Amino acid sequence: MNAATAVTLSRRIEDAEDVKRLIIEKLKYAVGKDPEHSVRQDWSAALILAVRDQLVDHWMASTRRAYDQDQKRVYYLSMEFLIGRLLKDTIINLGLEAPVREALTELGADYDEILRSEPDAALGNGGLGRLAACFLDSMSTLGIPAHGYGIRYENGLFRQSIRDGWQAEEPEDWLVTGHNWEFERPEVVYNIPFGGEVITTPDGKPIWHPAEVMLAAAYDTPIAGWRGRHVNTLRLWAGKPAKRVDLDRFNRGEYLSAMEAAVRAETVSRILYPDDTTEEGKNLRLRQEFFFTSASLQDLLRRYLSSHDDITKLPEKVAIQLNDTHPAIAVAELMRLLVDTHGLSMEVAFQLTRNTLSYTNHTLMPEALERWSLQLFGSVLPRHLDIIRWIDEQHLRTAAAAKRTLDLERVRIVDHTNGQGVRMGHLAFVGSHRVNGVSALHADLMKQTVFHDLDSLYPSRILGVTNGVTPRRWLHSCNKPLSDLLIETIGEDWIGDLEAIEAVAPYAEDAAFRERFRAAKHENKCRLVTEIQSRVGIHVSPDAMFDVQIKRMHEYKRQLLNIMEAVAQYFAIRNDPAADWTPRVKIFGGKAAPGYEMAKLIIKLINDVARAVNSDPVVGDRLKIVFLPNYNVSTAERIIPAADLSEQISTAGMEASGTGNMKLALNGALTIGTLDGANVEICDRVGRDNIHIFGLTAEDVANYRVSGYDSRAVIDGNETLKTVLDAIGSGVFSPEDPNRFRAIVDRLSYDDYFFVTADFAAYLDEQRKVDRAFMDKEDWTRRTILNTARVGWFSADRAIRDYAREIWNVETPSAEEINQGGQ
Ligand code: GP0
Repeated sequence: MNAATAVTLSRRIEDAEDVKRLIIEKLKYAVGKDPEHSVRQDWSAALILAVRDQLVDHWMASTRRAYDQDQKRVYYLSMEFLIGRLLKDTIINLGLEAPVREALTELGADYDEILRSEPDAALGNGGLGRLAACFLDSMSTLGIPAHGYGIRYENGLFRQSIRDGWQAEEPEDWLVTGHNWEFERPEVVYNIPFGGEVITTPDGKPIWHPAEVMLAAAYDTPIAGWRGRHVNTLRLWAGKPAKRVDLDRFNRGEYLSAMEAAVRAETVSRILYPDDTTEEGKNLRLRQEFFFTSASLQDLLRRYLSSHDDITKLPEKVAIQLNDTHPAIAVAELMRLLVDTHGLSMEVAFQLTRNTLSYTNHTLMPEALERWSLQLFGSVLPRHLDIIRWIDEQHLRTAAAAKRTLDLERVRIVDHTNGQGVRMGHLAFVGSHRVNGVSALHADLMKQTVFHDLDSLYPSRILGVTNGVTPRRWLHSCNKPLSDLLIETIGEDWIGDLEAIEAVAPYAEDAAFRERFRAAKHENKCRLVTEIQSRVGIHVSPDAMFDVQIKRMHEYKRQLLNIMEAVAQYFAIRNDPAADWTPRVKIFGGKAAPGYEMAKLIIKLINDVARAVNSDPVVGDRLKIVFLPNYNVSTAERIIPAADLSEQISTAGMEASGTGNMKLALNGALTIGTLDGANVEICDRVGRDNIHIFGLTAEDVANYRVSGYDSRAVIDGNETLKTVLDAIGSGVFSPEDPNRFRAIVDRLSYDDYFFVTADFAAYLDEQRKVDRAFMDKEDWTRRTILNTARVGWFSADRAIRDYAREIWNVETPSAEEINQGGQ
């Protein structure tokens, strides 16, 4: 024991000398390379392994503490974890940046280059996956014993390139260079059954005879929080066959079919579905969902039972959060494990299940609410279908007993009407003790719309927990110029307690401080100018306003509205080049789901308009349009610190929360936005004078949906709008294919579901106000400082405290304790 501890201590980093020694050691004995012949990838691997070592003691101590103190554990089940790169964040969380930098310089390696060579782990699509990653950071920071559970996709989100203005997709193979953070756990494997049938024994006991059984194998990545004291685990599951090769077949010379079962099993963790908010109806998707959910539940039950013998106390020691409906099968799977494996009655199992599970909803869009046909569901998970029917019966009894006029068909989990299917949102709702929306508005709308009936049956089950972002990655690490300035001015408490950033508010009135705040922004903008030049060959001026819209490409997010405004502005500049224009660079970044034709066409439109505008000598620096390809976490870390204006312009009522809106405001960008999602709460906090709100409200939109909306009349009544649409529709930006964008114009003219035309005039008005505001440098800076100062509440730490208190019933330390370094 003592000897072991001594070895451990010698690995601890105190100074650059230690770092050097450890890196060289890793390079030689783990990577197997002589420093003289090491390439960048080797240095990167060695550095990651050396830093990873620093986590291990804290990691083990965290685990030991959870066991010794019998703490309640939180399990965050998510189909997506968009963690991005981990090296810089981890180094910063551990406070090792200075010695690491120094050591690498002395070794002749470039620290920043090494950071950039780490693959960006894109195991998620967008906001939902990134939220899960921010929550991991916060749960570690707050010392909550937690596990993230997900899938170890071989290929994460596709890599986007732009060819001739169109999106092209290539597979992303982040694992090819090896994921040096992870620990493979060959001993942690679970059987995952699929298909077959349920046969009832003579004494009435249902027995599932699956047609096939595969394995789930665990891979662990340690996740450190701020100051690295507490380290949690992200456990990702990979699909493995029960038997690698069928030797009989192999010996008969049937080499390919001998591998068939192996390929089938591995397929389950092969790729991340690139769909964002739309349901992917494939059998494979259902299998993915069950695969990781079942493995996670088996794993957490094993952990619970290793130190408890009364399974009926499960909810006292375990909280399971379902990130959207993707893991909603957990309701039936936990019941199955409790009943079939642990011998509980259905009634008791259901109580325990409900008291353990809770569910986060991320969208109200009907097409995104998962639904499986009974046929498919029954063929993949026959036992679960029986359990769900049982739950549905109980639920119907509750509904019938409630003396309300309810359409019972509508509240059922198993839909017997159109097409017959299992409604996963309903299942998650009925099987959870708490159901949360991700902003105040979103939670309200849940009660008014999709979950209206369920809310009346189970009042006070729905609550709002507004999303948050981690200030470590999204300010301290990605924006060094601003972070340094903040630390110098108000100290560093805000890093572990973002609400402390409010202390900088009075400095908005201090001209010298404003000058420095602007200088920090300028430095970030210069860095982005270089990147834009080198990646897309467009020269932009750092003095122009950087107007940023970065997020998935989706009609409801209305990148179209933004590019239409650019077209209007382009024509206006051409008409009167000598007028006093506020120079702007419009920066877009985002991926479209490969099957989403309209979103892909909008990318092409942005690029076609960009081509015309950027090459027009009359326009010059007054307007530039940039589409940065392959938007991901790492690009976001470079764009966000450089932004002046944040575009949050979704159709009101459709963006559940938004999280980019929080990151941008925190980094001193002003928002132009609709009263949607968390924009509403951002507005409340930064103040109406420090944000640019425009357009229809969610209520207006709802009213139009009932009364009907005539976009033709609006277009006919607005000369600018008409000119813009005529130009786009007649091929002004696509002379080689004049009808290319006809479909866009037709959609807006006859079926403007996202109210682009309705908000066009208000949006343009507000943009001109933004132009004028930007020209007043001092006042603009004053307002951006107030944004940074007043969005501290949107920390993921605050969100996790809310979950801990309102949903999980878990204690968290106070902000003072976090900053004083106690546990
Ligand atoms: C919601 F339904 N979101 C979905 C989905 O499939 N993927 C996804 O990323 C997003 C919302 O659109 C959001 O408004 C929200 O904040 C985020 O989930 C996390 O709650 C985008 O930021």
